Amino acid sequence: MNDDFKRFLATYDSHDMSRIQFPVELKGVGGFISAAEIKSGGGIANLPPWLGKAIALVDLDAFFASVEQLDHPEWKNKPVIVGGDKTRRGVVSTCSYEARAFGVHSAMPSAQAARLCPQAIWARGNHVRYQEMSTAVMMILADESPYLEQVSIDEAFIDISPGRFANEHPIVVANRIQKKVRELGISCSIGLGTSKSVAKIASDIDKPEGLTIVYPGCESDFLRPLPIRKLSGIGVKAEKQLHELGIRTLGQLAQTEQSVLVSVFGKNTELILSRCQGLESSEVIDEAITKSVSNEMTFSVNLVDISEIRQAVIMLCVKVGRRLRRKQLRGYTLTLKVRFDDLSVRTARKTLDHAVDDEQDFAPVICELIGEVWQAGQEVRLIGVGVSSFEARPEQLSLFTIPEQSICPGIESTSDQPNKSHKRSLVEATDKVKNRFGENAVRYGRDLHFFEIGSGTIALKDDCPTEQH
Ligand code: TTP
Ligand code: MG
Ligand code: MG
Repeated sequence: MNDDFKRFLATYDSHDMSRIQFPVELKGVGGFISAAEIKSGGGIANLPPWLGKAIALVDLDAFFASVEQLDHPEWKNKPVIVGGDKTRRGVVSTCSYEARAFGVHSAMPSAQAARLCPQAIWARGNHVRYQEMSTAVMMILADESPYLEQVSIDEAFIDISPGRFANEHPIVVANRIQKKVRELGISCSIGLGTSKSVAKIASDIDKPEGLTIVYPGCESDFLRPLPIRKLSGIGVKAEKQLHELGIRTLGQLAQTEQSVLVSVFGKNTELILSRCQGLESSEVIDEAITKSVSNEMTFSVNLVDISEIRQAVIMLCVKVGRRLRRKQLRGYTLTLKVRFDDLSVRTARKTLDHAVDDEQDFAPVICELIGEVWQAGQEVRLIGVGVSSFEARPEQLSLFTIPEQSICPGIESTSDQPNKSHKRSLVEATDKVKNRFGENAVRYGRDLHFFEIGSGTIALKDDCPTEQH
């Protein structure tokens, strides 16, 4: 172990970093860092700098089963199997780590799982609830970076490259994500690397609640010994063909002539080669597929009063505006959705002649739509607000301009705001405070009431327009 490496270990933080794994040695630092060595260190500030892209793959641990254990505390630390029924045919959807110790796994026939683990608790599954938890996790990720690509109900890539959006060390961001997910009552594992394929493989190396880091420059050392099947894009069929060619590891694959691989991968040969060489350059895409940004809130006490309904609409507009600006999107179409006590839904929509991302501009218009969907006397159970039809190339926003004078920002007070640029600086200053100190750092009086009677706002998945719900 060289001196640089010893110094590095000596400055490690033992509190936050205890679950970190570095599967390969750090280039230029030397030596293999084990979890035990990290635990004996201290000092997060002295992490070696992260140079280049940082992509994390966040995957929830035993997702459906963990939600069941959260909702049934008496099932904690017990083998829980979700999906199917031990007396019927069917397959296991997933199971808790306690059940995995008995050999049970996803897609196993239920009867076999019941034989392996007779004492297991069986849950039928509650997809509405899983979706709700998934949305809550995606919101945590969206708070860290707008470059977010959800790939399944429990999994997303997030680009946390220093300087792209986030400015902290990616390991610090990844740690915070794990902490926030833990606060929801479930856990996630994260793989962090310079490409999607490396992040994906790393995320699976240490589960549950592992954080596996492949530092820039360490990609080929990390990938070389791994079996080919670990790589995204290599399934059973390709694995068999490669085995016939004598190729078993990613290191061997990376050394193989492109012409030899064309028979196996066809037009994807170059992509697969770049992946196994640790050079994949695919971006985390989100904006490309975003069709609308919308938030909604369900109330435990129905709203009946117009001023209360207006306040709720404004509060949701603030949330939507903030998300639009984070994604650097501006939209032309505004949507208001209301669900009544009898569960019927009404939607109103208005398309503007200019694209907007500032709630100070679009909240008054959405408030005007209330009269189109609601009549005095109707009890409102849910309100949703959305912005869609995005302009092709949104103007690059100068985020985080600090206003010259500090005044209390609020939608209702637009009349005493002197000019457009000043209004803009207010909203940007508020964004800045929220980025730094969290979503609750700036709350208006009107919001507090809804925090008591509302479900908490749900940010709808951005590619499903409000009206579909
Ligand atoms: P996974 O992330 O593959 O698995 P997991 O979260 O249950 O466990 P792990 O800790 O290994 O990540 O899948 C996410 C959810 O998708 C899972 O909880 C249930 C569902 N699922 C199925 O319904 N059938 C399947 O075959 C698989 C693999 C998953
Ligand atoms: Mg998972
Ligand atoms: Mg998954």
